[in-house]
Amino acid sequence: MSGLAHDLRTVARFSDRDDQITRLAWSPAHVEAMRWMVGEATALGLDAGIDAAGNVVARWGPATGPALAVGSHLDSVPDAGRLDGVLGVLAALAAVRRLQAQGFTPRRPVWVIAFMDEEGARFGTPLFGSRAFVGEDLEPSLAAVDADGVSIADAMRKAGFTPDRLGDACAIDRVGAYLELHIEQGPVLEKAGADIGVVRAISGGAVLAVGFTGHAGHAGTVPMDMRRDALVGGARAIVALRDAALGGGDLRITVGRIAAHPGGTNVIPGGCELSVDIRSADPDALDRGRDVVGRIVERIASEEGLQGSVRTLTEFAPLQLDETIIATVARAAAAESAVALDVVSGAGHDALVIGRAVPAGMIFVPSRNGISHHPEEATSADQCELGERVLARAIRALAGQ
Ligand code: HGY
Ligand code: MN
Ligand code: MN
Ligand code: MN
Repeated sequence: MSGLAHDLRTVARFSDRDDQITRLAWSPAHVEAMRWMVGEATALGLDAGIDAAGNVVARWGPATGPALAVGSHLDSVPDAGRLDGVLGVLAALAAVRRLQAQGFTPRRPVWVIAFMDEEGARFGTPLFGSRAFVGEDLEPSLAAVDADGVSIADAMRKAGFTPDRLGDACAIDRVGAYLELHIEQGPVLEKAGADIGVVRAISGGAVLAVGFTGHAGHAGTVPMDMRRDALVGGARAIVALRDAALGGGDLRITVGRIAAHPGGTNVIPGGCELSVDIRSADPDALDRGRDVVGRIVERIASEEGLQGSVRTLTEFAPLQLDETIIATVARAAAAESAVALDVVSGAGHDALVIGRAVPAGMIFVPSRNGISHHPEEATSADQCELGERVLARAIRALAGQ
């Protein structure tokens, strides 16, 4: 079994639950996986550590010069697969191993990075580590809480980090380019019979918090026509949002989380919260999506006699990737005689944040049946290895100059 396949099995064992792969940001299992990566990178002779935002940064080659950063993330969604994010981090380590074995020494620093909380699955704050890495002010995000009411700040402190030192993680001024290998998480490559995706652009999106406030009451005594049931508002909004997104155009709307308050089986819900995730590669469609959410919440709130609210938790514009790096990836794929296809990423990635500050590129490998964010997420070992070889060639081309 190759080093990459072995490492993928090892990291899959770091999980918050023993019956599935769940490695939520700042959890003990996630911190364990980060520490394991520091050990692996150190064993390869890299100068590895964890920055103030929980990003694992492992430095190879000269200390000065604009670094080529290569990475992805180790945190996962709940009940995840083994590859989302993890493949990009482990393939970067495997590519360094391969290049070292070929006697290659980089002419510029090469930083292998595992960004903290790319998914945002626990707190609704995706791309947390990469946003800290580029110097964004994350103060507003620190109050976000998870399903158990734990804030990011408390989760950081529990994991041994100091929230008000987040600013120390900003290191983008020492980086000159970024490259990320990732599973496609969709069906396009497999359907086209391609093994490598040359990513040209990444969809943008927003995570919105939608709320309905009605009037809690006794399930046995309040007549149906006198109720102001917040959960009915939420349920109607979920279907209306789905129908609006089905209306055509490049717009995807997902309600991934719903909460009813106070949550008693014999209490009419007085409050309801929905997480609404909107995505598009087209900035105008994203704006349209945000308007649609606002209009649907307003209409349903007035029809149901509720108060409605929409709050933006985080948003990120779509990004065109860098033409020079796209060409480098295409050449690397050709040198491996891979069947390559130009694609646009429907998923968000750390490259969406880093690529706004420095030239960035992405390499995709196929996802079996297009499945991801699910335990059946799969890519063949050969395709993972091919992706890693293409990544190694691209690193050689970008760091050998
Ligand atoms: O949600 C996404 O697009 C990515 O998988 N974090
Ligand atoms: Mn990912
Ligand atoms: Mn993901
Ligand atoms: Mn990513």
